Amino acid sequence: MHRRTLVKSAAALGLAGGLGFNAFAAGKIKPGAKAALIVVDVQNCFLDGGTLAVKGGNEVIPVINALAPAFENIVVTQDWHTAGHASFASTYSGKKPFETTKLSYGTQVLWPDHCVQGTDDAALGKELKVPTAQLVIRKGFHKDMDSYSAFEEADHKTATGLAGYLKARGIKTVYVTGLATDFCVAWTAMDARKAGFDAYVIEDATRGIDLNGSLAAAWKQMAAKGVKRIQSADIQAA
Ligand code: VGL
Ligand code: ZN
Repeated sequence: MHRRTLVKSAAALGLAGGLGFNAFAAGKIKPGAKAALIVVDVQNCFLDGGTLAVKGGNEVIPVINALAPAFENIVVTQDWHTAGHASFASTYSGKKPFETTKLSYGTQVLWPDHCVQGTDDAALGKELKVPTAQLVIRKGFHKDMDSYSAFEEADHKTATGLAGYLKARGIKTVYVTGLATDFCVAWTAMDARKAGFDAYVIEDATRGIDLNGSLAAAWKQMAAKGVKRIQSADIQAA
């Protein structure tokens, strides 16, 4: 083979400069009209100083802000609980945050009071910049039931309406980002699969809570459901 040909094929394989294939535009994902970015729960409650702060949670904000211009469709979610919500440890006597209890729909992790409707704690992070987002969907607003997923509540029956919205808009693929990887992001991505969408989680645009190994478990469960794990560099910038 001539040297010129060798150089050319090395470039085609993305070997030049030691860069991975995905650093080359040809290998990148271009989200089109049928794709939506879902920004899960980037709210003060889950950011530094919030009532249920996720370690490194603030680090997802610049990543999401940079991804947003590449998407024609963006949905933002907010965890939006009543005071005295069934997912709050303070609702039960003798229960502490991060313990569990049994509710009608199964085991519920009990959390510190967080994301109470209308509070500053429940507001979207001030530095989050997704001005083109078309829908804000709130979840977890039924007092007796939690909703990690943006698609359905914890009884796995009550719909939020998101699947219908996305289908009516012709969306086929969702890219999930935000907080927390092992709870609301994972449940949203898995329920997207259940509702018939292709689903990707953009890992560096998420951070996890990792309660008793929940982060590794969530990645395993997501893989089993056909959720694909990618990085923000895999998306073609706008
Ligand atoms: C979440 C715990 C409780 C989340 C919401 O957004 O991942 N986690 N409520
Ligand atoms: Zn919550």
